[in-house]
Parts: sequence; C-alpha cells; structure tokens
Amino acid sequence: MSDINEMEMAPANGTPTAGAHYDASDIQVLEGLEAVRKRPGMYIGDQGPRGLHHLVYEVVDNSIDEALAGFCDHIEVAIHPDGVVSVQDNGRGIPTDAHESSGKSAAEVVMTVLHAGGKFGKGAYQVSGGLHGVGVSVVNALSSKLDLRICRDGGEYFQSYERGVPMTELTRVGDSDAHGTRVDFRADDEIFSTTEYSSDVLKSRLRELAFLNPGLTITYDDMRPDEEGNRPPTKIYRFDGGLGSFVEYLNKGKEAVHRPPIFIRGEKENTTVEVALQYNDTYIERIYAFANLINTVEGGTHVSGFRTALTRAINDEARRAKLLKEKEANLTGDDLKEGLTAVISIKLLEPQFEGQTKTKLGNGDVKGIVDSVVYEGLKLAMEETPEILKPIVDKAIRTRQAREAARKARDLVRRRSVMSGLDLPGKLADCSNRNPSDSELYIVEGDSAGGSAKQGRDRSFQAILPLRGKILNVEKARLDKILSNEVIRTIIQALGCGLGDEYESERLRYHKIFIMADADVDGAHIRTLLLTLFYRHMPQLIEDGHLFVAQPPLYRVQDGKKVNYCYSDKELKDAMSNTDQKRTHVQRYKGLGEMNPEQLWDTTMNPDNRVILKVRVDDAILTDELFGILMGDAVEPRREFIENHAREVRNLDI
Ligand code: 0RA
Repeated sequence: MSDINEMEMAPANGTPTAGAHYDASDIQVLEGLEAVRKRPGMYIGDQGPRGLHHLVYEVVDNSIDEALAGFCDHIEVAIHPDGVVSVQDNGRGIPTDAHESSGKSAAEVVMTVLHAGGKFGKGAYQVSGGLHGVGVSVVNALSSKLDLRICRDGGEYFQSYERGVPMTELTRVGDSDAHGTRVDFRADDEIFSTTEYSSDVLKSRLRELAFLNPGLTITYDDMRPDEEGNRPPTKIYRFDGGLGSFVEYLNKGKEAVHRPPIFIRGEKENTTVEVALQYNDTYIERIYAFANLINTVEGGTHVSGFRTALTRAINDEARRAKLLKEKEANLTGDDLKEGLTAVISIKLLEPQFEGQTKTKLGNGDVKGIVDSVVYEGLKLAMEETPEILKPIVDKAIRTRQAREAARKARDLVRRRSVMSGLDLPGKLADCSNRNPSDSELYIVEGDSAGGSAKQGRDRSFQAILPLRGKILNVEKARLDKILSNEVIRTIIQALGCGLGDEYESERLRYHKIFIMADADVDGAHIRTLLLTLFYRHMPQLIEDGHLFVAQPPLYRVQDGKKVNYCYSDKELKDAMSNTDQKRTHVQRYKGLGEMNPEQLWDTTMNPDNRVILKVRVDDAILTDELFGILMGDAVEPRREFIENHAREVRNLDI
C-alpha cells in the first residue's frame, strides 16, 4: 500500500493554479483534496479493488444523473491499455461559466470542491449524492491524472488535473455543436493497492444501470489486449424493456412459472415505484432493490412494503379464485419466497441510507407507498391475466408442504444429536478453547490431509473437520434434501449455528472457518460446493466475515538449508531467478496430503505465516449469477463461462 502521507499537492511548476493568484479559496480546496488523499477510505470505502471500481461508478453516476434529468441518453465507458478510464456522456455538459466570487469556472469548482457535484438545482432525483455520492472531486483527488472535456454553448473546453490540482485553467479549445462531458482519469497507484479493473465487475454494474434506465444506451469497451493481443468486442447495453428485461435476465437458464414477468409502476407523494417479478422453478429467493439506482443490499422500507403487498395480494386473489380451501391457512411470506425473482426500483427525493454499509433504505413513509402501489398493481395484473395466479399459488402450497417436511427433518437432526448425547460429529477433532471468537475450524478435504492437519494444528484453538463423501450440490436441492446429506449435516453440527431462517450467529462455535482443499480442479469443485452451501444457506456468516479459504503453497523450494514456499507460478519464477539452479530442489505439491503435519502447520495453518483469503460478496447479482452458472442445470452458460475464463481455470489445474 502506498504511503499517502507523503503526497505532493502542488503541481510541477510550484503554483497551485497556473497564472492565477493564490487565495483563501485555493487553500480550502487544497485542504479538502488533501483530506481525501489522507483518508481515501472515508470517501470511497477502501483502497483495494472495491474502492478502485468505486471511482468508475462515481463518474458514471454523475452522467446517470443527467440521464435521470432527461438530458442524456448515451454513456460510453472505456478502459484504455494504459489504465486510464474514460467516461463520456451526451448530457448538458458541466457548466463552464465563472462561478460566483472565486472567478473559477463552475466546472473547476465541481472537480475540486467536495460535494459540489450536482448541488446546482433541487427537486431532481439523484444517484450521486447517495451511496456513491462523494462527488466527482474525490475521483479527481485520487487520480494521478485527470482530463476534463466539455462541449456546450457552441464550444469545446478542456482542463487537466494532477492529483486534484488544476494544471491549466478551463480553456476553450474549439467550436462544437455537441453537448456533453468526458472525463479521462488514471487512478493513483500511490493510493490504490491495485489499479487492475475487472471487466466482470464493471459490466455487471453498467448492465444493471441500463436495465434500470430503459432507453439509455451504455457502452463498455475494454481496450486492454490479452496475451494474444486480442481484445473483447465493445458491449452495448440498452434495454427498452427495463425491469421486466432485468428479471428475465436474472431468470435466464431457469424455468419460468409464468410468462411474462409481472410489471408494476406507480407514483405517489413524489416517489416513483417500479417493480418486476417472476417466479421460477428454483428454491431461491432473489430480491434486488434499488433506491435512486443505488443497490440497497441491506434492504429497507421499500422491500418491507413489497413483501407485505405481495403476500396480501396473492392471498386475497387466491381466496377469491378459491385456490385456497376455506379452512386452509393463508400463505405466509415464507411460502411465497421460493423461486421468486423480483427487482424493485424506487426513486425518491431525499433518500435516507442506513445500516452498516449505508445500503439500507430508511425512509419510513416509503413502506406504505410501495405497499399500496404494489398491491394495486398486482391485483390489476391478476385481473388482466388470471392464468398467472394458479401456478404461483400451487408453487407456494408445495413450498409450504416442503417447509413442513424440512422442519421435521431438522427436528430429527436435533433430536438425534440430543439423544445420542453428542452435539458434535464424531469426525470433528475439536479445539480445547470454548470461546468462539478465538476458535478456528478447518474444513479439510480428504482423510489423509485431515490426518496431517490434526497432527499439525495447535489444538488449543484449532479444530479440524475432515470431510469424506459427496457434498450435495445445494444449488439444485431444497432444504429437506440438503439436511438429509450426511456431509452437510456434519458441517452444520460442527458449526452449531443452524441455517436458513433459523441461523443464529450467537451459536456459531468458531469465528474463523477455513475451507482447505487441494489446489487442483477437484479441490476447486469441493471449494465451490462448500461456498455454495455457505452463500445460499448461511449468508450472514459470510457477511460477518467468518469465512476464509486457506491457501496451501504449490511449491517447496529448497536451496541448501534455506526453504521457501511458493503460492503461484510467478512466485516460483521469482524465487528461482535468484538461486543457484543446480543446487535448488523444487517439490510440487499435488495435494494437501503430500505435506507432512509440520509443513502443513508452517505453510497453511500457522497464523504467523499462513496465506488466507477472506470470502466476501461485493456484488450479489454477479455472485448469484456465478453460482447459478457453475452449479445450475444449464450446460451452455457453464461451457461459455469456462471458455471465457479458460486461463484462470487452467491455472487451478497446473
Ligand atoms: C453541474 C450542473 C449541471 C450539470 C453537471 C454538473 C454535470 C456533471 C457531470 C459529470 C459528468 N457528466 C456531467 N454532466 C453534467 C447542470 C447543467 C445545466 O444546468 O445546464
């Protein structure tokens, strides 16, 4: 990580603004930018990949605001081979005229003053100003270089910056009939631990924005060549079908219970509510909710309003159509969850974001607004196309029966463990520590690796659970079946925290859980199966930061008495480049089983040297899609994915 304290705020020529005098407002600006560079995390979350991508979103969000205001229908994003990102829109263009007393152009103020972004007019829905709403000046402060081009009022204007400091004044460089803004920035490698953008991550958000703004065209051009010198074709996202298309996209590869998706739109008290939903044949609920286009991953009042309305409307209609018997109980919210895919998008004037990551909508009045719009909309949809109701109700009734069966299966698991007098599975080698926050669990593939781990561990705080047998693919199964799988039951018993609706974080017996599997394709498969189980049935455990992937080394390099472990081919190459090749002995570990207990402890389990990866979910839609592709029924998308990611897959199987 860079040393951000040693930054150079003044430009090369030593004056903050070429040719201009240095006054109080300049000092304020420099102090503001300095604060951003000193504590980037406060403004963009972190200095890793997440923060890096955040920069792109921030610039794009400003263009999206122009689209929301009705002045922009085209945004072009490109990643250039030299690491520069360009974002160009055909909006009004940032105002170029002199701003109030400072004498600076309004554009320079927008680019250099914190939170000056869109605060020019009130009464408009804004994306920037929400979660990402730190203002484009933050991007400027964290970029080693930024070029601004504006077309408006018949002219083309240009200004360049370095680390937020203007290198020139905003200058008219020519005539133009066009209107719009283009920002080219290079993330500062003194600030960011990585400046490699992930196309999958960027495309996911841009696609999402295009779904949420029907009629808007967003292009994405990754101009970085791969090893063969090829580069992917430009992506063009435009979805006139809006949220309905979004839901169809999310349900791709799954069997729909009804067609097309139900779409609802309404407006109340300055709040626009849009919802699309469609049931599919899986057992998983996917509700993605947005407030002013910000993905509210923690939910909030709009989601509560939606749930209440859905349950009420379906029950009312089911009773009216006599699909529920008179004595039969109402369908519950849980009965209506399985296989539901819904996207909720609301736009409101003053969103309040709460929660740990500020992604929970807090506005109290929104619940009632969404409830009433969705209830009315659902009733109308079911009056217009009555044939959609029966398959939904039938599915919910089946869900209710299955939940009942799952409850019995769960009770049985519990009772059995109580009756046998053992809460813990026999294969578990537990640690002596009883305090979860100091305890670790290694879930280890295979008996021989499990044996080494048991001998190599520090038994005071490390527990070992060796796995043998087939882990069920939970992506395709319902809870009752999942609970009848021996391996999964063993894991659940060892963890102690339950799963699904009954997950209780207080009962989790270890606060660090490591998945330890071989670095080959079989290991990757087992890892994915376990990650699927955690992601689908104990997502809280991942959110709370308890899940890790252990990284055993691939090579042991012995040079005389000196032993080195390498975790990648690159590390091996580096290690070999400064050793005497003749005397050096390289051992490649084919699997964990080849390591003796001491080696396993040294390389993979000793908290002082081990390399571990924390499992994190940054983009729920992308993750959901990935698990669906890797573990789902459809073969074609999986083949496509493996082809597109052939290199990474090959790396797993060196
Ligand atoms: C301030 C005021 C206006 C537009 C913008 C900023 C603006 C910012 C960005 C950033 C990227 N693209 C942008 N497009 C516009 C309103 C302009 C007016 O009233 O004419």
